[in-house]
Amino acid sequence: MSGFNSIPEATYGVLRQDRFESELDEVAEQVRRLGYAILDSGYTTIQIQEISNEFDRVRGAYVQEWGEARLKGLKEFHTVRALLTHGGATFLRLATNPNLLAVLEMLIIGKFVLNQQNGVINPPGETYNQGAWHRDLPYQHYVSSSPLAVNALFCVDDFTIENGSTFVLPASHKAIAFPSQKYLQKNAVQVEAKAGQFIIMDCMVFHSGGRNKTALERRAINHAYMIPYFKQQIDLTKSIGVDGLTNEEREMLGFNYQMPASVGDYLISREKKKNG
Ligand SMILES: O=C(O)CCC(=O)C(=O)O
Repeated sequence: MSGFNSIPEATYGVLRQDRFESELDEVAEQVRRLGYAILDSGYTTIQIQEISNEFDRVRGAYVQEWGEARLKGLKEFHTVRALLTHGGATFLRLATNPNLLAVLEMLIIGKFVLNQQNGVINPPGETYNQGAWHRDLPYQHYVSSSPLAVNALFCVDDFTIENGSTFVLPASHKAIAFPSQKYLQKNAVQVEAKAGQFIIMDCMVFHSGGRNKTALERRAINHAYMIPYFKQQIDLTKSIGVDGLTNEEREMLGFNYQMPASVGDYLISREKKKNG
C-alpha cells in the first residue's frame, strides 16, 4: 500500500544546521544550496504593469536607435542593454528593489555593484541568444564557497512551461565542469514564476531559456550583481547622471569603484577615502 510519507525531521550526528527567520533567509539558503530560488518583489499589479509598459517603450526607442537589421545581425535583437540608462527611474527602482537588496546582502560577502541590467525577450517559436546553457559568468570554471556574483531575473510576464520559462541545473554552481548530456537531461528543472517575481541565481549556476511555444513574447529583465573586482558589462557610470542619486545608489552603480587612470589619480582616490 502506498501513502504519504512525511520527511523525517529528526537528525543524529548533526553539529551545524542552517536556520532561517524570514522568507528572505529561505531564498538565500536555497540559492546557496541549489543555486537558484524564487523571490517576490512585493510589487502591486499596477507597478508590474508600469514596468511592462516602460519595457516596451524603451525597447521601441532602443530598436529605433540601433536599427533592427544591425541588432539582428549581431544576435542582439532580443536583448535591450543597460535598461536603466535609457531615462526614467523605473529600472533604477527595480535594480534597488528592497527585497532583492536584502537577499543580495545575505548572499554576497561585502560590497557589490550592478554589473548589468538587460531586457531579455524570449520570442515565440524562435531561438534567441539566452536559449542555450551558460553561466552568467561565462567561460568561467571554478567553485567558490560563497557567491562572487548573483543574478536576478525579473519576470515581466508569467514564466510558464509553455512560454519557455528558464531551465536551471540545480547545484551546478558547486561543480567546475558542465555535466554530460545524460546527467543534464535527468537533472535539469524548468522553473515557473509569476510576473513580478525574481528568479535569483548564483551566477555560476548553469541555466538556459526554454523554447517559447506560445504566440506571445516572454519578457524578463536580468540583473547581475558582482563584487566590485569585476568590470561592468557597460560602464553604467558614463551613461547615468550622478546628480539626484543617493549614496547607496552611487555605490551600487559603481561610481565608487572606478579605475584610477594613473598613480596620481590612485593617490587622490586614497586621499578622498581618508578624508571622507
Ligand atoms: O530568458 C531566460 O529564461 C534566461 C535568461 C538568461 O539566461 C540570462 O539573461 O542570462
